[in-house]
Amino acid sequence: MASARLPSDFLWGYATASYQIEGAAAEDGRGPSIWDSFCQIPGKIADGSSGAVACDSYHRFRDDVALMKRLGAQAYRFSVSWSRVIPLGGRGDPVNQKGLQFYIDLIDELRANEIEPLVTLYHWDLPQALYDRYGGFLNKEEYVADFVNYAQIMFEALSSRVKYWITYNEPLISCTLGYSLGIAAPGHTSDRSKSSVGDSSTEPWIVAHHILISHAKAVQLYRERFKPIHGGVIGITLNGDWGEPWNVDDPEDVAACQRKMEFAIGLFADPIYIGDYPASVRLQLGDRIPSFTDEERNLIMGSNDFYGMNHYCTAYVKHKSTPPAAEDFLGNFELFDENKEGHVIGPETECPWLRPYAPGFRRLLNWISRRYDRPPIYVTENGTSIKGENDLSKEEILQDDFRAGYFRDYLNALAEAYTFDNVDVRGYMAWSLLDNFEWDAGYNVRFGVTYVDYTDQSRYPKKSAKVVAEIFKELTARSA
Ligand code: GCO
Repeated sequence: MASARLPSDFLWGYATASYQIEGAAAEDGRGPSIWDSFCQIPGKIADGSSGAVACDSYHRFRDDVALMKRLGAQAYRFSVSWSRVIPLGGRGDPVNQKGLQFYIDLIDELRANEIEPLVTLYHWDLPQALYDRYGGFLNKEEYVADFVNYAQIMFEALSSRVKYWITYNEPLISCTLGYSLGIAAPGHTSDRSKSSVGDSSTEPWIVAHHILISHAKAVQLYRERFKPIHGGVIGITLNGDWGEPWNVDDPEDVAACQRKMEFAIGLFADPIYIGDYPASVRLQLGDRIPSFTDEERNLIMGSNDFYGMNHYCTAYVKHKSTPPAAEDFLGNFELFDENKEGHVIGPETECPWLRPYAPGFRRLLNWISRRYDRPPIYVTENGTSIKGENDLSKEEILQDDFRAGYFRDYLNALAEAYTFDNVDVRGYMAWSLLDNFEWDAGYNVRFGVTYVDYTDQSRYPKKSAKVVAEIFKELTARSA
C-alpha cells in the first residue's frame, strides 16, 4: 500500500491567541476585555494569574516571528484583540491607531519572513464595554452591528496583506463555558453559580444564534467588498472532540456519539452547510434555541469558504437515559475515559478532558467531510499538554517526547485522511507556538512547542518543535 502523504503545497504552522500571549494589557490605549475582568474574580483562575503580561508577545513579536522562521513554519494563526483596536468596542467608539498598527507590523514582519498570516477576529476576548452596555452576545441588534463594524475595520486595514480570515474561534465555548458554566469569561452564569444573572437554559443558545448571524454578516461584507479586490478566504473555527461508543454493541451509545458531534459541531456547522440546527439539537432544546428567519437562514447558509477545525482528543460516550436537565448543554450522554471492557482511550495529560487518540482525529475528519460535502478543511488547532510538565526542570521540559509522539501520531492520521479517505485538508496549525496563559488553568498548563521561562520571557524550543518540522518535511516530500 502507498504510504500516507500530504500535498506539497500543504500549509503548516503554529497557532496562538491574543489574550494568551500578547500581554501589554493596559498599554498603548488597549481597553479591557472580558478576560481582564474575569481574571480578577477570586477563584476563577487556578493560579490566580491573568494575561496581563503573558508571553509579552506584544513587545517581542519580531523575536517570535524569527523563532517561527527557525522552526520552519510556513503559516501563523493569531487573533486580534478587539479592545486593542477599538478600546470600547462599538460603532462610533474611537479606533486606536496604535493597536491597529501592532497588527499591521506583525503581518509585515510575517510576510517579510515568508510566513502566511491567518487572522482570527474573535478568540474569546470581547471588549468589556460591550458586555457592560448590553450583555455582549445577548443583544442581537447591537452585538451583530458592533461585530460587523469591527470586522470591517480589520478588513479595511489588513485585507491587502491577509488571505485567510477566521471570524470566530470555538464559539461553543463562549456559549457554554461563558454563558452557562461560568468557567470562562464573562462568567455570565445563573443556575449553577446561584450568584449571578441570566437564564442558562436559554442564553447559551441565544448566544450561539447571534454569533452565527454576526459571523455570516461579516462574511457577506468580506465577500462583497474585499474578496473581489484582494482574493482571500473566510470561515469559522469550531471545536470538536471525537466520541467512541462506551459499548459498541449498544445502539444507544452509538447514537449518543452522533448526538455529541451534532451538539458540538452541528450546532454551528449545520446552519452553515445544511441550513438549520441539527434535528437532535432541536429535539432536546425545543424553543429554547431561537429559529432563523428566512433571511437569516439564507445569509448563514454557505457562509464558509473553508472549515476551521480545532481538535484535541477522544472520549467514550455513553447514552444517558434520564432526560437532560434544562441547563444540560451537552445533550443526554456522559463522557468516560474507559469503555465497558475497561479499555482506556488514551494516556492522561495535564487536562482532564484531553486524552490523545489519533484514530479519532482521522474519523472526525471523515465525519466532517461526509456530513458537509467535502469542504476544504484547515486544522486551526491541535496539540497536547503533558501530565506534570510544569513540575519538571527546564531541561526535562525540553525533552517533550510525549508531545512529539502526539504530533507524530496525529499528523500521520491527518495524512491518512488526506491520502486514503479523500478528505480535502489543506492546512494544519499546531497549538501552540509558545507555552502561554491557558485560560482558567493559568500558567500551570503548558501547550507550547516552545518553553517560555516567565521570569525573563526567554524562549527555548522543545524537542517537539523539531519533530513537527521533520514530519511535515517527510509527509509533503512524498508528494513531490
Ligand atoms: C481552545 C482554545 C485555545 C486553548 C487550547 C488548549 O481551543 O480551547 O482555542 O485557546 O488554549 O485549546 O486548551
